[in-house]
Amino acid sequence: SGTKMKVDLDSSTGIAVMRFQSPPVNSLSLDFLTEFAINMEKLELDKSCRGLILTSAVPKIFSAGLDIMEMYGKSPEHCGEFWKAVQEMWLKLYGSNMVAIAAVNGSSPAGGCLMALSCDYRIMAENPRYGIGLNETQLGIVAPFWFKDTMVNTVGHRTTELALELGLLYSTPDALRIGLVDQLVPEDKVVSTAMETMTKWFAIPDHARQITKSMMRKPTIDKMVSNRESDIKNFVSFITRDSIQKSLRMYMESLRKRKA
Ligand code: CO8
Repeated sequence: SGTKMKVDLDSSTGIAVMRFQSPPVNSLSLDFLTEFAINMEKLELDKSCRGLILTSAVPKIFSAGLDIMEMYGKSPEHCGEFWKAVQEMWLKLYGSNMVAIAAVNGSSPAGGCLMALSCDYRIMAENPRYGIGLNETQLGIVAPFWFKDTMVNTVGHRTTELALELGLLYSTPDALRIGLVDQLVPEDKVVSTAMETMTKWFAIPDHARQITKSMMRKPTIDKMVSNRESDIKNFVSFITRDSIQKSLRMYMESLRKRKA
């Protein structure tokens, strides 16, 4: 097994817990995404696994989203390979037959928010310091249509329009209010609440739930699959522009300054 995440499957309960452990911020690097895809394939094929809980072993952070270093100063070939891995992560999670619950025990911007949104249910730690949202425009970049679709499917069109244009990172009460997360619980109860929630979902026959999930999500998935190549091309031509590279550099500098 790899090093970016730890997976524990309890065959007696049918629940797998995947803990991201890629400090400092669980950013979604190519290595991380590759390991994630391999784990998802294994779990999906394992008949003893019915549910998946995603959570973080890094204090205060669920995931900082895409690894900016994979998009900065890299060749078009590398950017294309990276983007394909991001698509794969979403396809595997959004289209999973398992019940996927995000136990969001820390900040979850951009790609981190997308991961949580791709699950069936989100439980977040009640902490005024944590933010969640698709904040791409704040970096001078644009969330692709399937990020947008995933959010629209969760919180509706108008809320998504505001959120994406302004690059809003929601505090935990605001995230609950708009339905970006389903439940807030104390920090130390996030994973146990996810376990309890899972038993409720397990009371529904798998085949009925899976067909229903597919009915809800298939149009969104099909749209992405049929535009996959053009989405990669768009990403590569956008991200390799000088002006966008400059935005990314300024954003990374602002992260460093904020710390100093
Ligand atoms: N990628 C790479 N490195 C990162 C990232 C990241 N996403 N986020 C943080 N880091 C680095 C920091 O630069 C810092 O490095 P160093 O120690 O060398 O200065 C280190 O991780 C620790 O970060 P912080 O000191 O900021 O840690 P804090 O605990 O104070 O804060 C946060 C943690 C809240 C996660 C904060 O780091 C943060 O807000 N990070 C930025 C998150 C973000 O905006 N991510 C967006 C990535 S883009 C994306 O996911 C979707 C792109 C959509 C496609 C675009 C199409 C064109």
